[in-house]
Amino acid sequence: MSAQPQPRRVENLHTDKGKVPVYATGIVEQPWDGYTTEDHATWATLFARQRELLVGRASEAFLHAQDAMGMTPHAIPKYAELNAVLGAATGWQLIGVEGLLPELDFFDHLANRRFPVTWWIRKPEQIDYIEEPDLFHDLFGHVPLLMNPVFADYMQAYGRGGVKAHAVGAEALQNLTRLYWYTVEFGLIREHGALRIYGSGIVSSKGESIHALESAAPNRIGFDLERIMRTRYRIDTFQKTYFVIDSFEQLIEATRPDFTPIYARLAAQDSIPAGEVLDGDHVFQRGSGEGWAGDGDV
Ligand code: HBI
Ligand code: FE
Repeated sequence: MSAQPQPRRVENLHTDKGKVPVYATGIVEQPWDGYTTEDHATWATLFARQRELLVGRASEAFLHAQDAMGMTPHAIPKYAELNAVLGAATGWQLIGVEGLLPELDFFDHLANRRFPVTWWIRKPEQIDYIEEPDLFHDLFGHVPLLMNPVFADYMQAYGRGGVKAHAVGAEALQNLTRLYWYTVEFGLIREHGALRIYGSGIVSSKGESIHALESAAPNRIGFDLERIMRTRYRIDTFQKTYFVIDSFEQLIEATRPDFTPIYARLAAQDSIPAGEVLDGDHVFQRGSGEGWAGDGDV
């Protein structure tokens, strides 16, 4: 099996921001010619399996956007080709990265409509689960909804909010990370009266695509910004609670106000355990809690 393609690192790429060149680190060119047939086969298997699972489970906005981008199982998409379509639709661009970025770098990219996509794809033995985000999680899971103008605006607003929160401090960052987690990564949306998936962490996972909508174990609760920003979450298991939005407009409206007073209010309140249901919650399902791990909420 040939060695993993070694991407050419694009060091010191200038990105002008207010005339002060900002060096973006960790950006790599997608080594598309270096992908092996095994890499393309992994993409094909994951793509076909998820698309079959997601009919009737994923939001129509997600499925339509993925089709509009021209994503198919036949080969790992070329970022440059997707950028032509995405740029025309909402001004977003994909950049190749090694993997998870320091938070401020990540936020700065989002604030400038650049979405970082990991350049490598998981190995066949990792087909059902991989700890960190690989190309499939990012490209199949996160990128399609950047075609949706309202969601695209939300993602940029999130990035701008992240840059500000980084200056406010660790607690504000934690509040904001929870918002990302329960919307962008693990969010559900009501569509034609039914619950559908739009969160990337769910759509890119075979098990969670089923669990999030059909299991009796998790809570499913209506979106409430400050309630979400107080709620701890799970890294290593399915979520104990999924939050449901009515529309992407609801997300962008929720992030319009300045968060400074919100951070101040939240600082005076306790965090909420991942599996708890509060009296004021709009409860779609109160979970049975079956199979929940006792500790490990972050
Ligand atoms: N970096 N490449 C990459 N992709 C992410 O999704 C990502 C990240 N760094 C930080 C991060 N996500 C989370 O902490 C967000 O909640 C900010
Ligand atoms: Fe992600």
